Amino acid sequence: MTTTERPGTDAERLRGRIAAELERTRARTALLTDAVDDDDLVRQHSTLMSPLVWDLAHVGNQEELWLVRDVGGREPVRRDIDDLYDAFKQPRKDRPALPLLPPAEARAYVRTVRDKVYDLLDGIRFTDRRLVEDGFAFGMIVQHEQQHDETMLATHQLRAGAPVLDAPPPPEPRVGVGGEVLVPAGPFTMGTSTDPWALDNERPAHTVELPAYRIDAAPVTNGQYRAFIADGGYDQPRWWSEAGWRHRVEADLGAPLHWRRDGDGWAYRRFGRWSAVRDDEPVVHVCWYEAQAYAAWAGKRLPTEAEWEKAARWDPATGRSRRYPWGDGDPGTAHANLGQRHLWPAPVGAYPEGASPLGVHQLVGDVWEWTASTFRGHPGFTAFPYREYSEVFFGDDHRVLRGGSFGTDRSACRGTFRNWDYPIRRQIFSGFRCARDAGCEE
Ligand code: AVJ
Ligand code: FE
Repeated sequence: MTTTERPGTDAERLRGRIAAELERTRARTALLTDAVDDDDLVRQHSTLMSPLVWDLAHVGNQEELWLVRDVGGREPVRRDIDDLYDAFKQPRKDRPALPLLPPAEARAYVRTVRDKVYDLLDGIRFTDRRLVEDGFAFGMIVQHEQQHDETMLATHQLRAGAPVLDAPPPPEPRVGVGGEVLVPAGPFTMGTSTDPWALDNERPAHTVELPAYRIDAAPVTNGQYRAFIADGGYDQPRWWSEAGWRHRVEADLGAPLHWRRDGDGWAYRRFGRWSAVRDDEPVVHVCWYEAQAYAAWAGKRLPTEAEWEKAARWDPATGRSRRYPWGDGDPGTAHANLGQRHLWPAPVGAYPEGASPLGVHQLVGDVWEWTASTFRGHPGFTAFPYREYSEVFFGDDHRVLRGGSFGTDRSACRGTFRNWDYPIRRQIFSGFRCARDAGCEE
């Protein structure tokens, strides 16, 4: 930052940061794929998911397409496998039957691609094209791999058999958190035009005016969700949307995914281990329809995406929007439960340092939070660098999730980051919190 620095020093620092992020990310991919044997890697554990070996080579193929070929202008490593690892050409349910690279070849392939990337990173000029400005293309590829790592983590959660993943439990509560926070009416800045590695759907920054609303200070917990079940929430169509009720009946939903009755209570399976459901943790593995029904039962609703983001980023003292609830600094271990450091959500109150200025807790990490909103481009959206990352998913089919889960890496999670999925999906690490209009008192 100082003027005495030699030209090139900033670029050197960026190179170092990119290399470190690539390495850190690959270590996680290796952990997830080395944890099981070859049989397990090529098997499909759920028709919703790819075989793990597909994710592995797909990660390498995207890295080859964008960094080796496009950014580096190098010869293809394996042009012949592009179609196999194109997510749009190969539906997930068909992937196990494809002539995929066997585990040893997939590992060799991603290593070859990565070696070429390190080589081209050495000579890169970050000013040549918008694609590489501030290292964007590298950041995009780091995030892509991290997103697939979270997908692979969800595959591990669906996988039957002996447990293979281990991590220390998340921290215990340090403060009591409950009730709602009032967010006053007024404008705030949504999205970003400046965060260098923000993806196209987070851009551009724009002003959104919201009426006053109340939002839960914490995500809905297992204990709260159990009260909904015990009150017959799954048996009363009046709490459900029409489409939600149809799905509830058809899929025979009665509790979050991975739960089963255990005497008078409930148990859940987490990465191959069963234990009694703990009441003070955010509920996870619910679909949008279940979240919506719970909110209606509670006399509330899901927050819109803008409401979620204002609660997470808006600083009443300055009027600015922060990168994260706690400020502009990157997530530390005291801020949020991210990055698979733990294998399940932390109890409510475990991250007081991660609270937003208004006192809303655990917005980032723990569980992805369903919002009421369908997935659309922000005003002024332009697809970059390819339409297939976000734009082809805009419309009424998906709902937006915010905040990241315990399985989301910090590189793939910001106050502006947007995830989306079908309203029936619950194999992802999805939970929610509720909101309501400020005008309506009980
Ligand atoms: C942003 C999580 C919805 O995994 O389907 C991965 C991210 N895009 N490869 C997904 C993604 C291309 C995407 N989500
Ligand atoms: Fe992908």
